[in-house]
Amino acid sequence: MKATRFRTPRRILVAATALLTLSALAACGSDESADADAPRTQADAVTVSEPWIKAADKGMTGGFAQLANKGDEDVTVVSASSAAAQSVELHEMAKDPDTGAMVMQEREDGLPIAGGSTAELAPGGDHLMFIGLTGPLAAGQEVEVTLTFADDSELTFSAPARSFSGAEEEYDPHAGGHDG
Ligand SMILES: [Cu+2]
Repeated sequence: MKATRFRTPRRILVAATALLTLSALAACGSDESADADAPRTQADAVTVSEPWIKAADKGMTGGFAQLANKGDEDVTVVSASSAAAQSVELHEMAKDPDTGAMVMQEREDGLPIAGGSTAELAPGGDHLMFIGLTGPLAAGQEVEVTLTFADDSELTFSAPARSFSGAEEEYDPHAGGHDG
């Protein structure tokens, strides 16, 4: 019985440490009732479907996908990258106050996706802008794209390049220019 008395404090200490560890993990989620299936990072909460990139020889092109946030918490895509381009920006379409024309611009606060909702990246709307293609992007070619979320978590997916010639916004402001 004496031995038990000596051990008891240690057991309590171990239990307390375990509790602290659990609390630290739970802090990643929104509340203490988060169950074990709850996503632990913003990237874990998001599922990518129907990804594709507009095939292009050079310059800039657009990337599209459905980004479904399966979690309860809002997430935000803050940046994107790909080996296929020197940079990848998050773009939106907005009305030019001077001309009334729809023009694309960078989303300065990233791309938010509310809990339980899906962000649709599509021609004419929000899209990933691949700037400075590192090589020709032929139809059928697979391109890896990485999205980074507000909590620094990352989600990488593969998107096929497709020919696309819809009457959509012009992606290259220098189209028809100087490179013949
Ligand atoms: Cu764009």
